[in-house]
Amino acid sequence: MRSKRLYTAFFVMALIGIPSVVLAFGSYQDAFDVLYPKAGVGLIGNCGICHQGGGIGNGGQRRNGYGTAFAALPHTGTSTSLAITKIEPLDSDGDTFTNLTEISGKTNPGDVASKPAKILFVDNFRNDSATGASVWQQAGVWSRAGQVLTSSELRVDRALAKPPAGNGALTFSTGVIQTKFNLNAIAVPTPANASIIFGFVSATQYRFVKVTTSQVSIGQVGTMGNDTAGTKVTRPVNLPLDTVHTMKVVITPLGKVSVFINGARAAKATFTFTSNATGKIGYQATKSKTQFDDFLSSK
Ligand SMILES: [Ca+2]
Ligand SMILES: [Ca+2]
Repeated sequence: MRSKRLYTAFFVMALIGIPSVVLAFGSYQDAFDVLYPKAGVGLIGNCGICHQGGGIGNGGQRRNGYGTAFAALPHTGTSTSLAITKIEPLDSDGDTFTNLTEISGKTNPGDVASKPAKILFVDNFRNDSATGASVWQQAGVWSRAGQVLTSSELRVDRALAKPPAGNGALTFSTGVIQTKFNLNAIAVPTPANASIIFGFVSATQYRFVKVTTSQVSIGQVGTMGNDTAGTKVTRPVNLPLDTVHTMKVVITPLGKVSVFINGARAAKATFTFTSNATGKIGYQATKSKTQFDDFLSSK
């Protein structure tokens, strides 16, 4: 009977001991959260910053690179915050971004698969001879006046950029393309329209996201891979003329294309992706005096 009570006492002590271990690790987490209050939902209160697998109470799990770098320094009591600050310049997970860059960018400094987007190409059209000029390949007539790129309204105007090689940009089959656009009231008689072009092989083979004031569509010109020409999906939108809107096209490695207009998901479709795309991405406007600005592609 007595041995049973002893066993019970040890069992209770063991139970009490577990929270104290979690608390110890919690104090490191608290210091992190106080240092980086803007780190965001993905990092605040996330054991996976320091430990493989993440999850509550996984203090026993193996440390990742960031956790190892932290543990290698004096890190108890008042040293906790100092240790976290000291490892800011390191790239503990080897994904080429420093720990501080990752925390500021809301990605995990201990997870090589979590890293900030790499900007492949950007053009704000503020300088006729800068960034974009040498890489945009144009069809139709475009104007760069007023620090925006404006199509002619008389024909099919297509402006294509080829992000420089590197960062996996050679064939742009996955990544993010963003732009601002303004559907101009001058655009008659064809309904004002603006397109993002991607998966470009030639003028008769490419993919597009096209918006008008009332709809967004995702489709393809010509046959590529297992996809035939035509519009894959059309969804209603309400985009007033003479207003600057934003469009973001996210293309995943599995060929899923998601379109966000003014920050809200507007349409999605799935393509098969072929390896023969040239990597060119850009704009198109069909008989429409459309303005584009702040083009950005990232990976
Ligand atoms: Ca890193
Ligand atoms: Ca990382």
